[in-house]
Amino acid sequence: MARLIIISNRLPFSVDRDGDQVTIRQSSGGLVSAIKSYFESDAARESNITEKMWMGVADFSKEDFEQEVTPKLQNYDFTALPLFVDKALYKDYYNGFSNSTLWPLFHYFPSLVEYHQHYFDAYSKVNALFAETLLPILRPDDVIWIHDYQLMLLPGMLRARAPKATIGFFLHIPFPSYEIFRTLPTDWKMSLLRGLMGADLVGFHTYDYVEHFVQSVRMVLGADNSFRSIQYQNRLVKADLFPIGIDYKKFSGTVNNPEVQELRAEVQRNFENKKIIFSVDRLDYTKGLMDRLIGFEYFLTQHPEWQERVVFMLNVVPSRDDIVAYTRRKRTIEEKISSINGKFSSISWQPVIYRYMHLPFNELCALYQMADVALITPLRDGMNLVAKEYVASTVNQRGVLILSELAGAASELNEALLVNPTDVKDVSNAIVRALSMPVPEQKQRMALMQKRLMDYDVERWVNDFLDQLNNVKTEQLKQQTKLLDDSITHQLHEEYQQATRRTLLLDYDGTLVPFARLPQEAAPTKELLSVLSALCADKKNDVVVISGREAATLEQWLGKLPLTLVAEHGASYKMKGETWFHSETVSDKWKEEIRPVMQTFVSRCVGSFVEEKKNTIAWHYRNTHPDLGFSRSRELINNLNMLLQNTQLQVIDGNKVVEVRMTGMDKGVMARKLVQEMNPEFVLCIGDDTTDEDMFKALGNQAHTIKVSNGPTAAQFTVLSQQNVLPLLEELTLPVTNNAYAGT
Ligand code: GDG
Repeated sequence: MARLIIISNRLPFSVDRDGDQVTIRQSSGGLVSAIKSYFESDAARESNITEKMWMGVADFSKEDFEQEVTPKLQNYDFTALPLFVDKALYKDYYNGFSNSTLWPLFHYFPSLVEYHQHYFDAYSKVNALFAETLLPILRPDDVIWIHDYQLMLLPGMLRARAPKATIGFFLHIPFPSYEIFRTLPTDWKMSLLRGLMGADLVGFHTYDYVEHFVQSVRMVLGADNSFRSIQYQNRLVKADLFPIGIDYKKFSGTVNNPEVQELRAEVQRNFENKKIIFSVDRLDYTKGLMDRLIGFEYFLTQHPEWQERVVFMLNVVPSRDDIVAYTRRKRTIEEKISSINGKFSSISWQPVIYRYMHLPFNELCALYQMADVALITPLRDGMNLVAKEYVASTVNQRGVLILSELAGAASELNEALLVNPTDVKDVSNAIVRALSMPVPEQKQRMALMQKRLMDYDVERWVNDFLDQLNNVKTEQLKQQTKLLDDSITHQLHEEYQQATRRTLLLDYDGTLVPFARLPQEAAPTKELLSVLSALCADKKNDVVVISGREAATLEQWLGKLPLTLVAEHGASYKMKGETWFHSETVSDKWKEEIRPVMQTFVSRCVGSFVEEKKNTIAWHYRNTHPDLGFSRSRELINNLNMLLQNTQLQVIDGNKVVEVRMTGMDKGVMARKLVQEMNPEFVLCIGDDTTDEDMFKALGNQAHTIKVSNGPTAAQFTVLSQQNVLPLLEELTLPVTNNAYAGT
């Protein structure tokens, strides 16, 4: 029986105490109804998740929880795991780091960001408190789903103590571009990213946020990615987009609710012959309330024909009113509203109807339904559910949505009138267009948006996320089963010892030695020379170092050992005890065309350089800015592929190197040829690069193939790092003792 453990900053209910009377109020937030409807769906019934638990900070005492809340929760379909946090600590964690550092920064308000070490320390402490509370009760098959920016360190903290746990994380706010994210102090930004990388799946609302996150991980943690898959500390982590949906039926269904109908009639009576522009948001500087009012004022000034014929119902919901940045804003907004009303009102008309309160749900729906226009213009918003709820609520598909292009929802709701929220003319023009839009066009636009929201509703969203989380676990498992563990090493060792003839095919860079900044700096270490000597000393062995390097370098570094050396992927080779053989090069002329192309890329990418070998020419970008190097390498490959069409040359996309060489000359061809000639009973082939994949494929089951480092490979097994290779080779030369593998 698996449990789904949802973790968010707050529990999904609050407790009111009035003297001896204690009542529980379930929150009506999107996440709560999302999870609720998921559990009522077929998908949940078909999954193996049977229990759900919600963890979050409690706004009630421990005593109330035990005596009052627990018995009342019997009626709910989840168990609660409350966290009791000291008030001062909570303030620094929540009002402090969460809402005065992360929130403004991630919404592109760098000037509002407060940088205080004690805020970050409180944030770490509360995240750790979550981890410590959960870990003792965690079961192996639990599925943990952590929500939002208040808990970005938690996945990493859980992973450290529960390495096999299934952990998903979803960020409800934007993930900013790297240029913004990098302004955080190094220690904080590394901790935040390491924290997130503790999850198996990290979800965002939009494609851009995913891209920003992956880029930050690459730049700050140096972790390589292939699209949205990141290999980090030998684990696969996926980042993906899951644009949150709404409980569509809940909103569309209120049209026939009698109380909502009554409220609609009342609005109708009070605003007869007036068009209604509507908005509702929390009081937050990200929601663009001030710019919206300025835009509305500009509209009234530029279009006096609309005066007396339109009202703007501006609903603001109190939020975070103990943070100065919020209270100050309330004042200025209210001043602006007064000034607009003072300037334009008449005896029978007031342009802005302002309310500062949380509207009851039915009233919210009635207003959605009565609004001719919804004016939703945040300066930044992770998604914005209000926009989606408005679309779902409209009666007979009448109404027009004006939406900020800076809200995540804009990437899904293309049929809205998209505006730049700070561009007053743009906002004003959109209002005019919306107010005069013919009904058939309104319907057409609404129908398309409604279909999309109906298809990907909140239930689908939860389903999709949990499905993907499950898929990542399966993929990780596949990678793990390939990992060369003690028992496979034992088996290899025994086969090695029993064989009378053996061939060992070993790549050089990244396999026998770690990568160096410059190719000439990767000379063999003493340890490597001693391991190779020990292998060569055994008469049963043919040891082959097979590399993309030039013959002269291999000769200089390894020429004294009784090895077979293969240079430039097979273009030159020296069989053990013999002299070098260099295959005929038709001509070197082809390099003249490639060289200038590669040189252009050297000047376009600082730190890159060209290496010319006898049969190949290569552009190295290991020492460049990681992102620039990578993107230039894609361009170069593209250019080269076009240039080399219908030639005998091929482009190799190697490990931080792009190489051009003659076709037909690859390590796979050479490896097969050597194995045929040497005719061994035991073949071991180890490599790390794209070019080594040619060997793995060519040898297939004829050999034991091992890839250094994780990632997709044709090899049978993987070892996690170059540092595992020499100990493995050394071990093969020793006699098999069962004790060495005790515990396998
Ligand atoms: C964060 C991200 C992302 C609002 N006023 C009233 C009321 N509401 C309800 C709405 C809606 C919700 O609150 C607001 O959701 P938003 O998405 O607009 O904004 P945030 O609260 O900032 O949420 C945001 C979201 O997480 C989900 O991932 O979309 O970008 O910032 O559901 O209906 N409900 C009632 N009365 C009100 O006065 N009853």
